[in-house]
Amino acid sequence: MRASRTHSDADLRRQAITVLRGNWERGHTVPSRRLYPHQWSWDSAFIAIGWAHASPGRGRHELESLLAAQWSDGRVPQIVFNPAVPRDAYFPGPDFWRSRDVPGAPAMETSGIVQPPVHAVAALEVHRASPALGRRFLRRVYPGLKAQHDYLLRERSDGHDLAVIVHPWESGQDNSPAWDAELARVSADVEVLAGHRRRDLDHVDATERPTAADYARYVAIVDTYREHGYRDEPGAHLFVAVDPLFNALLARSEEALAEIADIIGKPSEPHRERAAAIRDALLARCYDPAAGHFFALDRDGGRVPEHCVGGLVPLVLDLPTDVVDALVAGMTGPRFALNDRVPLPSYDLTGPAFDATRYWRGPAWINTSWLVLRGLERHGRHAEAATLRAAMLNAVRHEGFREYFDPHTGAGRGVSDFSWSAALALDLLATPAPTPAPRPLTGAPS
Ligand code: 9WN
Repeated sequence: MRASRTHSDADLRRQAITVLRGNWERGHTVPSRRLYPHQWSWDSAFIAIGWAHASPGRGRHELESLLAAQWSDGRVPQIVFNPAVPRDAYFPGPDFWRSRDVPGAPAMETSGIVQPPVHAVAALEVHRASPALGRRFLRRVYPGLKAQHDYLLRERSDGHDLAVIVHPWESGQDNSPAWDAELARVSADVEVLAGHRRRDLDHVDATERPTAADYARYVAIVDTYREHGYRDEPGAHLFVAVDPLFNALLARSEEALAEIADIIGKPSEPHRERAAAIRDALLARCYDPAAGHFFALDRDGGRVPEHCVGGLVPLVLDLPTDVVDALVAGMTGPRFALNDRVPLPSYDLTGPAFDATRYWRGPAWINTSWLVLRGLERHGRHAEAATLRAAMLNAVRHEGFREYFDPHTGAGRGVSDFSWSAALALDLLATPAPTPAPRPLTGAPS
């Protein structure tokens, strides 16, 4: 890390707001002007949490513009395409997804898959930042947020209270080693990429991005889903997996929906029950007590024995103390090596598929560390939370609001001026670190 570019908290706050303003695009914020020039689903949730501290009105717009692109079945799309941006600026673009051909898709063009549902959490945070504006915002977004969860629990049920993902992109952790085995079952020749141009490689080094073989499979999975009109019916899915991060956020968002329902006078108990059922299923199916970690499941319900940062994210939920202790032990041990310089790696530093450079196979991302941090706080693990907070702020202070960071050196990687890195830094700066519980002074006079 370069030590020369250190900034005070006030400087950092100003710079984070400058990044968000620069990426604001009438009603939504692009994750990156260059690499991601449209609206992305879970990015918008994290970005709204940042806007809550700088411009709550924009935070509300961010979430409402996303929900305006909701499909009639309730799915909130991974990408909402901006019609003002050239159609081939991002691959796969609107001509690949062809949402307009699908009954029930919105007027604006979107992709046909989803991303982790953290939006109800964001809506509650935006509301809390400006409660004086009353409950109108929550009343407006509640039906869409409820329909989003209903879709996942109805159409994507694994039959055991968890929701499946049907594309690695739906996890938000696209090329995580957790998906390797399931992805290997998809037969796709790189020839399927022949008619397409990957625009990501115009902006970021190929060593940081998913491989051509991965992209061929990503395309093949969508081709089949699209042929089925994006209906979740037999034969539509070449890829099926259960992601602990996705489900932990669904449960956490159900808790947030319960709070929203209370505020606007709707029944909240069904949301609390759903949150508890998902949490219990995560514990029963994804948690391995011997490993002290939550694992992804393959399509047959088998645990995928790869330690990924998403397996720490269930900390955002109420968990038994022994589970919390085991997760914290795993986080501070050699696999995730919690420290105050670099945020948590996306994947086991000692794992067979570890790659310090390639995207979700090692690099440290701000959003996953932010989720784990909120989990540590929920469980009163203030010392570890303070360490993780210091690491996140250290990374952005020295390297800027990069997309991800080398998990060993902290060197910035991916694009610069990445929106959720700025937004979540703003959230950290707005919420001071809690004072650690007093500890006895060794050797102090009695
Ligand atoms: C595909 C926008 C998105 C994030 C994902 C991240 C990356 C896209 C890509 O960028 O994915 O959705 O082209 O690689 O993996 O988490 O939402 O920032």
